[in-house]
Amino acid sequence: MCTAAILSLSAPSALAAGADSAPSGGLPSVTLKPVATSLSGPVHVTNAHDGSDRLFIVERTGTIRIVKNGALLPTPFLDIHTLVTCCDERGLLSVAFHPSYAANGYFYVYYVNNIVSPGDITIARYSVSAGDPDVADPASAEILLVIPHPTNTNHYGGQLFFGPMDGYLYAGTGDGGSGGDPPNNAQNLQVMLGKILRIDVDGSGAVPCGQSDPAPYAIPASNPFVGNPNACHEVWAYGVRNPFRYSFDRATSDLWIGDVGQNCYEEVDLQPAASAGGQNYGWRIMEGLHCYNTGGTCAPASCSPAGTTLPLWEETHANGWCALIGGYRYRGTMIPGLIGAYLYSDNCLGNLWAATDLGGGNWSRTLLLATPYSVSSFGEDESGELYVCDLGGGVYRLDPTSIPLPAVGSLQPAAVVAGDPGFTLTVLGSGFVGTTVVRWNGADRVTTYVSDTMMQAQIPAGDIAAAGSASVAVFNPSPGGGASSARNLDINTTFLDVPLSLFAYSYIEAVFGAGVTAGCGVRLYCPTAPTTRAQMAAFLLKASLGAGYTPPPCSGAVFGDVPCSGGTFDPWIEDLFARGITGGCQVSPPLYCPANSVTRAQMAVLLLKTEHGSSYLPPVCSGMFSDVVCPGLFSNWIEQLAVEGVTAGCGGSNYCPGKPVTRAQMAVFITKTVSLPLP
Ligand SMILES: [Ca+2]
Repeated sequence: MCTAAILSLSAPSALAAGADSAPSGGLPSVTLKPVATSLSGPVHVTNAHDGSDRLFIVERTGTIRIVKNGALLPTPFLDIHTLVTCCDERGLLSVAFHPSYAANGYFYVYYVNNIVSPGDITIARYSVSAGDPDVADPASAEILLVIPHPTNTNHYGGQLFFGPMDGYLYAGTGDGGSGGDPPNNAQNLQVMLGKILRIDVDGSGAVPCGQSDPAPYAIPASNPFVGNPNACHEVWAYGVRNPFRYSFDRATSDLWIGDVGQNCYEEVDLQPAASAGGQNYGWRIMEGLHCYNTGGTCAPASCSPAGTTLPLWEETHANGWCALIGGYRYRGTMIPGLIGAYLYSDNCLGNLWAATDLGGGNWSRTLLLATPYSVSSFGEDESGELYVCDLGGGVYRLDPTSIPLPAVGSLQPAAVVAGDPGFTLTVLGSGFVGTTVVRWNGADRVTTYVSDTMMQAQIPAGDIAAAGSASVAVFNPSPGGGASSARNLDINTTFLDVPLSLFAYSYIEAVFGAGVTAGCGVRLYCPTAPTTRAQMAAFLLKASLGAGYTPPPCSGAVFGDVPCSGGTFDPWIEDLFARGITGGCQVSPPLYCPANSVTRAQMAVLLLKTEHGSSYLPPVCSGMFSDVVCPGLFSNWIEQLAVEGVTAGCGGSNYCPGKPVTRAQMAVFITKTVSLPLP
């Protein structure tokens, strides 16, 4: 009937997936590094918080092994296999070290004993030996509590954990087994099955619930059912089916319970650190978020869930889940991108899942890593790094995979204007991981992972207060990782396409400042675009007559291709003609060719006539430029422009008379010709 038998020995159905690809959701890519192999059914791993950095691994057959300085010690820390009934769901199931273990040497074990059949739950205290910190004293046993678990061989619970705030020992018991909890133990406060129990191991004299002899523990006075004659006073919370693995968050002290479901739903329960206990987690009224169908099917059922505490979420057997293995919120340092995520698994599927807090009680669950293992437990070392037990014989540490060295391909935007508000910078490149950060002039900026080829960073206004350029790089943490090559982002004065490094920068600022041009579009100057003859007409007149100058109305009768039918530059073209500065590009019929680019040769004539008047004639040429025929149509003008210091040619003793004048070059020519002030 019970198909959710946790810790079955059946082969897991999951296949190992590559650990090299990052999981979705911005979580980092992780891998499992073996720390011990050839173990006998490891079901628990923990530490003694005594500063020794040792790992203690529980083998369900009845031994506790130590991994010390990276090596599995051959001699068990404790061997009580002669006291233990094993296996399937039975065996030595966990160990917890006293909060003052370093001083008193006490530790506590939870096992299924072989005194009766099929085995009762036993919680016992042991001591480390006097002479060897790696070996316990098997003769030191003191039984704290035996909880009858008759009839069935399943649902033993098995987790011991000391509360980080209260120092009390918590024990999670199963509901007594079979399927569907036939005696309704979990809802019965008068039995200790199907409960989270809490006892004070530093006190003594409590009479265990339903028993007659005092035991070496005390009932904490703040336990929720103290004083209730119809409840076991050991009960801290109830309504759990098989809370095989739970943990306290070392950062918040919240209690996270993985409760194994019946035939349909697995669940994760959260008890906040501030809780006074007493929660009813629902079983067998509820299975997960659903009313439990006592018929054993997943068909909808009705019930009265009032007073029960629902899980944070459930996992369904429809997706292959069979026995949820509760884990931990990651609080280590090796995988920064995983900090705060709750890790858990399933004994049949072997997948490692990470749940991240979305706020408001909502959690986003992401498949972190598929493993081939029969996951039986998680555990923490002293530093908070996480370990995974494989019932097949291994214990593994969760490690980051080697992180790639990232590269920056491009930035969006590629430039900004100084004094603008803060903005979102999109970085395109490769090798980005969830923990990648964008660095602006070497300083980390708030970064959001979008994909392995895209990051976004928030750049505050203070970063772009002054014009110049910023060095943008991305950084991945170790192992691997490192900083990418940097790419510059221009912080410009006026135009997004005119960086301070552009040769014509100050001249473009000069023509802009003098009102000669406002640019080619919103915050753009188009420095590499050719200057058209139409634009040139306005530039020349504004530069020489002032930004406030307005040309007279145009007639349309001057040039065949300047119709004066609304063209912005038409009045300027006719004005330029009227002033004798241009005769157009063709005499008969008269044309101006407004869309043509101004050539460097034409520029020489236009500039000098604008400067000196329409009747000006330059001196006779001397053959200054090797590509300008002297005497020739333009040679006198070109050489005079050079003589006046406006141009030195286009390089290599050439002038390039036929080349178009770019808008950047035009700014230089005009500024020098009419002596506009430079910024
Ligand atoms: Ca529940």
